[in-house]
Amino acid sequence: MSGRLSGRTALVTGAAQGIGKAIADRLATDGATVVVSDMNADGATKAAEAIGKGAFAITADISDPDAVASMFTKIDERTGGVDILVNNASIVPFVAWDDVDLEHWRKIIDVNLTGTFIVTRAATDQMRAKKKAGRVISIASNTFFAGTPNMAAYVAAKGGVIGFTRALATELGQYGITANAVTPGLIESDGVKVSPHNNAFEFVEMLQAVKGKGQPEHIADVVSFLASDDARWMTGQTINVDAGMVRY
Ligand code: NAD
Ligand code: 4PL
Repeated sequence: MSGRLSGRTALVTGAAQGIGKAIADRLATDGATVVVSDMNADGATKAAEAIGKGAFAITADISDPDAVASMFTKIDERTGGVDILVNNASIVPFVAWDDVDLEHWRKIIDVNLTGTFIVTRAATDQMRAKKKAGRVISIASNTFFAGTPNMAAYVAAKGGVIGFTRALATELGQYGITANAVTPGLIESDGVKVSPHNNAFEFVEMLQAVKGKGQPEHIADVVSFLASDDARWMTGQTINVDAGMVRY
């Protein structure tokens, strides 16, 4: 345990399971007080209990501005404010192009892109009010580079997250807040395991330079670095973490 995040409060959205849970666990091991946030109340509570080390759960849907506002009031009361935000919550759909209709498109953009904006707006306002040297780390996806099939709205939303990260870095640098994105490749998360994406591992592995099945911890380790002081001179960047499946 390095303790490199001790004294800091980290909020991880979508942390009831999968990559978010692994990130929450890693940041707690690094010494941060972790807020395990998810729309799945029961899952968030169980994940926070499993992580321990002072981690606690707050239920919030990232696309609901009122729920997000009340989450930051609770974080302020319990910790004195957030230092590190990890935008991880997303819907990970598998929808054939012929079934991508306006309703699906709006839902994915609303949660994956607009939800990221809603949480980031509130988090960075709190960081500035408390004069925190804040960190925003957003989980995008290497599907933005690969144009992966059956995910058109998702790929567009992730491109939006990368663009937003670049603009945010410019807007917030003057306050000592950095913003970076991580683009995982296919990861064997709880959600992926029970979806059609689970059938893509063989194909994806063929494209990887380093062989094996991507695990949530592979992403958590890089997020820990971005949250740490070692990454203080990086902002507006996107780090691709996919065993070399795509190069850009
Ligand atoms: P997952 O489906 O296993 O978990 C996602 C969590 O987010 C769930 O607990 C869910 O309840 C929560 N969530 C969904 N919508 C929410 C909302 N509106 N408000 C609050 N919480 C919400 O997903 P995962 O595979 O662990 O993915 C996590 C992140 O990593 C996502 O941003 C995803 O796009 C990204 N990603 C995943 C992969 C992969 O292959 N698994 C690859 C690249 C990027
Ligand atoms: C390569 O982000 O990056 C499937 C499902 N395959 O969600 C992803 C790859 C998926 C990905 C993703």
